[in-house]
Amino acid sequence: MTNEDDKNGNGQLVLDSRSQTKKPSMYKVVMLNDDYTPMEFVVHVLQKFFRRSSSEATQIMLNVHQRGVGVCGVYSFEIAESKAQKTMDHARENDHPLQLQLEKE
Ligand code: TYC
Repeated sequence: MTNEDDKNGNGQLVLDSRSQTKKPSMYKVVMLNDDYTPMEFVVHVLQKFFRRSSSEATQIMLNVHQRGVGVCGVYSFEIAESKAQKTMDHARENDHPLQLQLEKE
């Protein structure tokens, strides 16, 4: 049974604030430009780790190259962190200095 304390002045049921759910924050994975990573490698990682088409990947790479930064995608914290780390690990294995960061939306 519902307790009278759970009702407001109109007799409507009010949920305890602790039982209200919160939407998880979303994070942008931001890619930074550098002078050394080859353009083809950047396009390759955008396809491999961010599931971008060839034309999307090329457009994002050119944005980063021309403006200094660009958004690879927006994900929950765990997914964003994992994609950024896997991409940088792959870049290091290939001796490229490519850097990615997370930015809270
Ligand atoms: N600026 C690099 C070059 O001229 C290409 C590049 C693009 C590097 C995007 C990093 O995130 C990057 N080879």
